[in-house]
Amino acid sequence: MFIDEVVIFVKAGKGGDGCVSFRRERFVPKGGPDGGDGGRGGNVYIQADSQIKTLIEYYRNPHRKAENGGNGSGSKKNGKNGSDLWLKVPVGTIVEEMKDGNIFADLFQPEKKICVACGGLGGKGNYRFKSSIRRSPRFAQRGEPGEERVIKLNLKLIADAALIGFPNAGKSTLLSKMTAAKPKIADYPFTTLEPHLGVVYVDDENQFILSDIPGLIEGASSGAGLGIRFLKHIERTKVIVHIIDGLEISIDNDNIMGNYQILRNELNQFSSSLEKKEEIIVVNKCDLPEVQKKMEKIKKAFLKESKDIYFVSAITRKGLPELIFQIFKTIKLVEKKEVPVPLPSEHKIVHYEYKPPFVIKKEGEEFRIEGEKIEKLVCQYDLENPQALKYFQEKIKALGVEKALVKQGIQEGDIVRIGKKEFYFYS
Ligand SMILES: Nc1nc2c(ncn2[C@@H]2O[C@H](COP(=O)(O)OP(=O)(O)OP(=O)(O)O)[C@@H](O)[C@H]2O)c(=O)[nH]1
Ligand SMILES: [Mg+2]
Repeated sequence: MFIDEVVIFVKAGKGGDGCVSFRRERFVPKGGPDGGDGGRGGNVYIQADSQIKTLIEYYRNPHRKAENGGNGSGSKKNGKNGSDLWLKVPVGTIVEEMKDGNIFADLFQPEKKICVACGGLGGKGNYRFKSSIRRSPRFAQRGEPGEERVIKLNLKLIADAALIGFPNAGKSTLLSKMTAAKPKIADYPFTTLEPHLGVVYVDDENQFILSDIPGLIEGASSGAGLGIRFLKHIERTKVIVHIIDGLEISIDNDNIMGNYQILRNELNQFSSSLEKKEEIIVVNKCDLPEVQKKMEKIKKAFLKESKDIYFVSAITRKGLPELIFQIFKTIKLVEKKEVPVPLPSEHKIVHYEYKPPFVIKKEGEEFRIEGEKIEKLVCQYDLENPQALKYFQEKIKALGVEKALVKQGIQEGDIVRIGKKEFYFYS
């Protein structure tokens, strides 16, 4: 199954907890604190890999989690860092954040990668809290939680040129003759149900990527046939190669270009970017005498509209070398004209903005303190532990929380909430 859009849930590893431990050795009285730090939680990366063709793996298993960091232990032993999780996706996958639709990265080259969720830092062990006034700290820091995100993976294939046309026109046959790809070929419409890619070797030094898009029919833009589900894969190609089945062209009326125009309308309705793309028009199956008989008239009709066309036979390969060269020439032409668009960098873009360490909000008779730093502090310590609580109180006092609360008119015994915790205020 070809899956080109999927929503996944990623979670980075939690940092390991710091350890509370004291050195105990024979003949060493009063060994000091020696609890080690927790290890870092694993990050989650998404990386483009040319061996991967679809996003099916993520459709089947959308929840992905990196390893947690190990807890610290005695003798100042630090916990093991959690292993990073590498999610391999096809080249051309666009990584978006579901929440606000921000594009994290366009993984348009093999090996390109992005970190989508950072692992939590490990907590500090108790020996880190030793000071002249706190000789034997009986508390340590907890590890930070790992980042969690809902991410949309949107695959838009990257091919230089795409073969489009009605079902049965011979697109897959052409792809199989021009490249080493082996798409299914058969004498019935909609044989191809998903896009295929192949590499066309022009000469020793030059090559381009060609894709075969499932057949389109009239009304595709409003859902007929396989609809326009696959048209997004043409958006990034430089050249459209429009294949017309020579057998299907009727020359008895004035409507020689009829089928060609029907498909053009479908493309134009999908997006204006397709309307502007360079196009090469190809009439296929020219090995058949009934097609050969019509060639002159077809050529005239298209020339009248100033459109050049190529006559080929995918089966006998007649006209294919010229077609390959023409596609290559047109790709090069487009590349020259293209203005390079700056793409999001492969590393997460971090925007720094000033955030106060905390803000105080009054909720009726109670006070709520909000702020990333202060909420993190609450989670990092076991506040049931008197020593840890004292340490926490010193920290928030240093941040200026107490002064700010007094300024807001707090009274002894009033309730203060930080995150999920509740405290009574006593100065
Ligand atoms: N005589 C002749 N038959 C051809 C030629 N190219 C393709 N065919 C035949 O046309 C039929 C359809 O070919 P496909 O390559 O499967 O066509 P397609 O455009 O990929 O069709 P869909 O995948 O259904 O959209 C097959 O029976 C081919 O053998 C050609 O150059 N000459
Ligand atoms: Mg096909």
